[in-house]
Amino acid sequence: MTIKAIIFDVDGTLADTEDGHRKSFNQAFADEGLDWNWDVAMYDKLLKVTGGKERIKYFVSDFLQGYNKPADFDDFVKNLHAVKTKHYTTMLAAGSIPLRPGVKQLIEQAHAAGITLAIATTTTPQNVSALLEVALGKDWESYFSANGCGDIVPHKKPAPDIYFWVMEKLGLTGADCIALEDSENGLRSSLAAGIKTYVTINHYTRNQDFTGAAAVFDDLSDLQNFYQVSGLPLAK
Ligand code: XBP
Ligand code: MG
Repeated sequence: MTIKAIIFDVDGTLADTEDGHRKSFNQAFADEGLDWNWDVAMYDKLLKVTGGKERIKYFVSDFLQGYNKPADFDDFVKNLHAVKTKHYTTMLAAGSIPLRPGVKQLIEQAHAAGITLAIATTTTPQNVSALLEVALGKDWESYFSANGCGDIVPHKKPAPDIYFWVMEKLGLTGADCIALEDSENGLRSSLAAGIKTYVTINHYTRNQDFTGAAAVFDDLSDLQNFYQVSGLPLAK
């Protein structure tokens, strides 16, 4: 199998972002006068649902007792999520969340070797730009041939929609690609799209079920090992 493309998940994979998301949600709740506060244990449970808006609705439906939803609940959630995104992109623009070990080198080395790169994430587009503008510079988009994020597909991970959307853009099939993910939801999504998937775990996902992953790594700090295991033609 000649690997023509690497498709990257964002949150938890490119960078360890979920605690930044969690704190941004809490700042939005405070701004909006809500006495909600997601600690790490609660957020760990809520990460079962991908997508910030969907996660808020999951919290309201499954974890809040006696809360009277406002009449325009959808608009309420959209506004709350927009406030959260403002806090989160401000945090990223300040350079608070770096790329994970080995990620920048992988992106640069693979791109220089002519391997197609793409993004497949459930996070909001502004979050991707804010993270990568700091990490890769103003022309970060030039590294990626497709950038699939947020609400562009009807069903978020673990549905395969976002990976199918990206491969459609690339004109490639699952056999041409490998995916890099961090979570069970992400792995389910990429495997359902027929893509060989490598996992790098983090403190939120380390105990999840990665059955079907081609390999699971703590991180990509040993890139040569990753190149050997994945068969990427980038080893020294
Ligand atoms: C992770 C997600 C996102 C983030 C929050 O995305 O599920 O929802 O947790 O970001 P991925 P938003 O691992 O696919 O990159 O609030 O913008 O959704
Ligand atoms: Mg992820």
